[in-house]
Amino acid sequence: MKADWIIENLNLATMDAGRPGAYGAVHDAALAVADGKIAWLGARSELPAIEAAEMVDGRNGWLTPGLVDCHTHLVYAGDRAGEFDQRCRGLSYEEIARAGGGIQRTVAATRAASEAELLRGAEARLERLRREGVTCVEIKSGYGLELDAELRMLRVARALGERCPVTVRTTLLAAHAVPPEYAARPDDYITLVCEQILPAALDDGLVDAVDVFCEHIAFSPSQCERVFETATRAGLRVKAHAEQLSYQGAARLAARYAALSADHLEYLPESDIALLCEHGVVAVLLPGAWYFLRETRLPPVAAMRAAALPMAVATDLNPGSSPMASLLLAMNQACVLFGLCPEEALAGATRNAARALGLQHAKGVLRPGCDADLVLWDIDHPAELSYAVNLNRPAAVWQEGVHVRFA
Ligand code: DI6
Ligand code: FE
Repeated sequence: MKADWIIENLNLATMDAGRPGAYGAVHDAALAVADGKIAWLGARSELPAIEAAEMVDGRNGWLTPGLVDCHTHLVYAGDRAGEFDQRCRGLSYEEIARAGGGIQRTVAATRAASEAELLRGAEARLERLRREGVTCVEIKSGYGLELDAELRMLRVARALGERCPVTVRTTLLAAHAVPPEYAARPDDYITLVCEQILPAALDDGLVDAVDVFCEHIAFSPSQCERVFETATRAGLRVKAHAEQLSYQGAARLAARYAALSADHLEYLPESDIALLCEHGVVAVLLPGAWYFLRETRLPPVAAMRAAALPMAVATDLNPGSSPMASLLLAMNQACVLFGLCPEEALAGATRNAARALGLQHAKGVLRPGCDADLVLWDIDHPAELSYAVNLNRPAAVWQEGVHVRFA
């Protein structure tokens, strides 16, 4: 057997559900990489005779899968610090949205921005995530809300994947809000999404999945269903911002369309959990938005756990409800605010996040045949990743086998 490199003298948190024990851990381990994939892993004492060009010393740290941030809106222009000030003075997110602020404010700024400007801002935010060990990120459109601006956002997302050592999955979220020019005609806007924006994004190869915001300040379940129907017929998988601010039945709708994920879920009734399980829908928890909106209603985590519903954890990085470029912080919040344990939080930012993107066969676990997206941490135990805020930085990151260097 031949390998490009082998790392040894470390522990592995494989996060492979097929392995026994917490974190699917392998102690005093070794891992071999060939052609960007994991070629072998196991106890160092069992390392087979492998011809390797390079040996790397893991310095007794822990190796995890590259982190996967499976829900972000990181391409946008402008900021909403002024609204944050208003919210600190007592206005609610919904009041601001209804007064024409919120998402609409970012839409105006994003429409006015050039592709180069969008790219510059997004690349800086993405770098924050990458410096924490994120090697795969989902990026949504949804601040264009018209054909050209939605495509521009998706092109920027694709360009990020080409320029940066990170895997980017793009999600069309044209059904994020009703744009001002369609204010009184949301159904006509949905027609535009289904008949023009989605087909154009697909033709240009810009879209990996389709998302909707199902909420009283956004779109109704039947409007979201029209988008799901169109996406499904085009062969695209769907996901939904579901039950974030109120119960809409969006998770049930997502289940009927075998969605990749249903995201937020604060107002999900326990009785809807079985449907998500049955249809293989991942529950994506976004504690950053919960925190910034001072939400009090908690997603039904204990019931999700009891039902063995896969839970992912993501940043929801966006300028309004979650201006937070830290997946490690989201993991900490998932523990402190939502009641996950650190192993669940790490599974949520690796294995289950990969599944929420349909990448469970390539990303999110350490297993032979999977991409060698790897993060080495100078820690004594993987629980430390969720335990501390701003104390952990990767000692090294590899994306598809290549060592990532930061300026
Ligand atoms: N839910 C959210 O939390 C974000 N989008 C969504 O559908 C908020 C986006 C924003 O406020 O700009
Ligand atoms: Fe979101």
